[in-house]
Amino acid sequence: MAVVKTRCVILISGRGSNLSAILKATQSPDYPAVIAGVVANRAEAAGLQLARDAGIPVSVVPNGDYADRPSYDLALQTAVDAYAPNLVVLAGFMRILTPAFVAHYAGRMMNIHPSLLPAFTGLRTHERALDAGVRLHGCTVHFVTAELDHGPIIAQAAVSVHDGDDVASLAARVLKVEHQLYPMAVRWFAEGRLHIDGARVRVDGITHDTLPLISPVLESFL
Ligand code: NHR
Ligand code: GAR
Repeated sequence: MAVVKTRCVILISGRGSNLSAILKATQSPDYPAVIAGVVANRAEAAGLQLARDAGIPVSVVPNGDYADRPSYDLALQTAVDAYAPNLVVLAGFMRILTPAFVAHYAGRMMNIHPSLLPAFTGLRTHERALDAGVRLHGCTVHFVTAELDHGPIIAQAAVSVHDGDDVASLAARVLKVEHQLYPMAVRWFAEGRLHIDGARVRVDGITHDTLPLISPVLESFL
């Protein structure tokens, strides 16, 4: 029987390593989602080439071409909707989105943020985590709401902060778990297992196979 897969549109601004991790997951025949298109706000975004190389259609909507955020977001929405997505995935997308854009994709847009929210919302998270002296850091996948980095949390992965860490070494350790966490969260969405319940997200049938992902004890195996 033909199985209908969830259509994802991935929004990027740069490197695209999270796009790459999701792309790799979609190449497994039992993965329940496909990447229908990739949209960037910068023509130079390196992730665009990764998508093209995989035969995925791409669009560029440069924010510099638009007078204000509402008109930019309308153009972005048109580009995204051309791929008829079930799910919009922000993967290193660096533009704050208007409430109207967010409302259009309510319950079907997620973001990966490089901190253990609600700590370190906004930018330069690794630098701020080091400055704060935290021993645990990590990343969060959340549904996107109008309030920046405050949507219901779907999944988090923690890593430890090492004494000798600088921004680069800490960012690299977090990025490794981002690449595990994001394809897992997209899979859960595609399997229809995520339920938003106020501020919280319930995940149907979570098993102990997935729980170790949130533990720094397992870092040595990553
Ligand atoms: N939009 C809404 N409404 N809600 C969220 O939770 C969003 C969002 C847009 C992007 C990703 C986010 C992150 O994970 C994200 C979450 C960009 C900025 C930012 O300040 C902040 C957070 C995030 C992304 N952007 C500047 C701006 O003025 C531009 C910075 C730049 O271009 O380098 O848009 O951290
Ligand atoms: C990732 O670490 C992601 O969590 C972060 O940017 C990086 C993108 O890397 N996102 C943000 O900071 C959003 N403001 P990638 O392009 O290689 O996926």
